[in-house]
Amino acid sequence: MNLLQDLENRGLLYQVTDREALEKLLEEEKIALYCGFDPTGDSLHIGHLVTIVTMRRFQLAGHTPIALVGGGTGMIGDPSGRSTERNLNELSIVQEWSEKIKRQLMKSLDFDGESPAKMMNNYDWLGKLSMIEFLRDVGKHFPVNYMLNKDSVTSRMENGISFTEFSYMILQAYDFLNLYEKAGCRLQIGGSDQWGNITAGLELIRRNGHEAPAFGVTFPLITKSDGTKFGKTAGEAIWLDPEKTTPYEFYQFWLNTEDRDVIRFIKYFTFISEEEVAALEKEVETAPEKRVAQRRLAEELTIFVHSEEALQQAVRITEALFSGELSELTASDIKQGFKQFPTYQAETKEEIGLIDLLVSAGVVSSKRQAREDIQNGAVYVNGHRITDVQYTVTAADRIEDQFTIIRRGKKKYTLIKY
Ligand code: 629
Repeated sequence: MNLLQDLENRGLLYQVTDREALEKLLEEEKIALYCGFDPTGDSLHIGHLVTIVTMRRFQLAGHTPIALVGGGTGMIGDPSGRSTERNLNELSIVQEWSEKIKRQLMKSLDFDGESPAKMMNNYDWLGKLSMIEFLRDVGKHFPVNYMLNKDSVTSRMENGISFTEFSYMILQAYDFLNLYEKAGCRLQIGGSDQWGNITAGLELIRRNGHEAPAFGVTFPLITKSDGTKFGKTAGEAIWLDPEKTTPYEFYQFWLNTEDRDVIRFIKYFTFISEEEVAALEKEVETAPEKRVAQRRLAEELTIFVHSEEALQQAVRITEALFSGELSELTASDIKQGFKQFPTYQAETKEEIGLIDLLVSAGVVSSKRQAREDIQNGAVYVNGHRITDVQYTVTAADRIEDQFTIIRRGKKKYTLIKY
């Protein structure tokens, strides 16, 4: 299947420069293509996933992806898609974030094998570029009027834009020219917000007299049917760093995809075959309550971003929380799975009566309530129902000497930490 056709079928083709010629090029040659990631934080998030997955699709088709970390551009700040000026970060911070982002990108592409991916950092050339050189050799190709007409600039005329951010597009354009000349890079891909920067690069390549054309492809902004912003839960971004969003939370995020979005997301983010996607689509129509498609999406992505082991752990935690059967959980499972539940830090490891513990951990509001709940069979310690009001919580109730899980009623968990 033709790659661009495939992207179009997935609903991922937003804009292309000269589609026909690019289709021909991709059929006749194995090319190098790139996408840039600015270190504006210490981790990538799922807003970056489409680009990463698409780079992988190109790689699987035999092309060479170049993942570019914007150690240089990250010092400046892309105004694209932003209504206000960014804060500048220290070089040491940007470098620390660059390293982290590089490590995340390394996990999703294949850096050995058939058409190994390449990793670059534009600080390596932008950091050395002198002001005189920049203004003479690069800036001269950009009429101010051309720059003023870019969306990233017009949309900022009200709020204002510094010369620093105004110049950003030239840096990204220079990257494209540099990669074109030094690495034979013929294509830049990115989200729709990157169109202006990508076409600025094409302009610069043309103005430098290069015959073989370069191309740009952008993806649409990913939307959800309910109109809320994709990629966040309760205002929090879904990060690719497992320390920031645990694989369990990541898995849950995808598992909670709405029925009307799930097939679209499977097409955007996974490598599942067309036949299987069709079968999953049927499942959503005929047996939505089984959430087969959601599970499949969550599995694929948890493996792609994290690992097979991380997926197993996420599934184990999910099943334990669903069934209430907690005996198989490890301390590491508990750390991941109970992040969203109330936690009570116990002051000592001394034995304590269950009633007292329920009160001090805030599970119940009074001893009387605690007694009633226990007698009614509503209280569980590590998944086991306790009906004895005299029950004492001891070392034997501590999982790996670190946690005790209290459950009251069906789903109300409280984590006791020692
Ligand atoms: C130097 C820097 C280049 C080429 C690109 C860049 C980064 C680019 C940018 N991209 C976004 C980012 O870094 O800001 N100027 O977070 C982000 N990108 C992935 C997609 C995007 C885009 O990494 O292109 O559209 C998100 O989906 O916002 O030579």
